[in-house]
Amino acid sequence: MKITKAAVNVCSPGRNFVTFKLETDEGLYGLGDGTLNGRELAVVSYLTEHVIPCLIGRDPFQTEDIWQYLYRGAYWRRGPVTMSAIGAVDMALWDIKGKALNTPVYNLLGGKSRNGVLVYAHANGADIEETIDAVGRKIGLGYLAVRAQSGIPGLDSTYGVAKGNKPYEPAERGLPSESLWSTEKYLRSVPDLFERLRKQFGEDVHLLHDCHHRLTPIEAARMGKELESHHLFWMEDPVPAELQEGFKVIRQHTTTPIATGEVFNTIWDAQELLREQWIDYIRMTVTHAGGLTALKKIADFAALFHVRTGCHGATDLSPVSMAAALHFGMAIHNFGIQEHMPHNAETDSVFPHGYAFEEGYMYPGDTPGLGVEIDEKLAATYPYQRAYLPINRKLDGTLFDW
Ligand code: CS2
Ligand code: MG
Repeated sequence: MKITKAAVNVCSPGRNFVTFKLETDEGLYGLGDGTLNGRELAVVSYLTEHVIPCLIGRDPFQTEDIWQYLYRGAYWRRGPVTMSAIGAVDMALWDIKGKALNTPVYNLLGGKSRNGVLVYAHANGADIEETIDAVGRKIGLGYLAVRAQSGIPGLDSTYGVAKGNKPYEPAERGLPSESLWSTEKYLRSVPDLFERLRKQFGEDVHLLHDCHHRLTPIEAARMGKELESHHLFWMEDPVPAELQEGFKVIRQHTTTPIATGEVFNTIWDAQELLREQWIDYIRMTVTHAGGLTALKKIADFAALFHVRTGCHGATDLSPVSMAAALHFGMAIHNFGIQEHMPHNAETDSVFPHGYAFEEGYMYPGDTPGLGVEIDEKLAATYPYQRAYLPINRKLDGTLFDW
């Protein structure tokens, strides 16, 4: 079998998605997600200008060789744009492989290791009362794990809290909006939130929280300590992770489990965190980590150090990436949990798929390949729109981490 054609589709059914499509001389095609939130067209150009011409004529079964060709062959390694482009190609190749062998992708990754993929939902509220209600609604929908983010008293808006009645969406059309930040106010409010949540819902539900890289190691250590009695499933991205050693300080002070890695793109971003056992969950996605070929190796390496996966699954990853994550989560042994933010109805109709949610778990379905399609005609009715993630400033105006 040979690759005969490749193209990139950009659409915006509520938010932007970059979808890569590979076609073969045997009439099979594969899809991959290359969406990089807020920097989508950089990946499109990388794929169109630099990658597609090199793929024509290759054997799509050579997932390993093509991965190495794109990674080593470019000379310029790593980085979110490069790795999302490689991720999109790799996903499409596995999709084709599954279709050609007439089997779902999870069978190519080791087969089923479990009955379903445990997922966590998002619950957001402007204040503690609203967040408690939101968590209750997610539990009512059948979720067994819920991430809770609440507005901070004294701050107008903050990460994870939706504006108006719409679901929280991590991108906005137009130029970046700005929010205000106070670490002091944040540190005071989070323990109260989880104390109330445990009182209300008991110990059975898994509760998670995302700090979104906003603390220093010693501040994160304090927060982890104060949350210990509320038994969080994890505290996510406590600090920015360029300095992997920063996690050592947190680890020395608290038993609250730690998750990080949604912005990582290769094993080199995490190897010290893993080797030193400073984290409990690694959150890299199939898209940003360079595809299933790379993520499988990362998960196997993490397994040596008791680290499980908790892949990023926000709405800025398309249904193609979600499907790949579910096949992956079904197959690997050290799976931990998968993030699940449901896409809007427009996105679901552009990307018809076989995966489904039921009673706390998701299932990739048994369609050969990844089990996702793209309706290109419908996609064309939702043209690309420039969008950005917000930025964040301290109360005195200093630019801070978002
Ligand atoms: C996040 C996202 O889902 C998460 O945990 O941190 O909201 C993230 O900020 C966006 O996906 C960025 O694109
Ligand atoms: Mg996060």
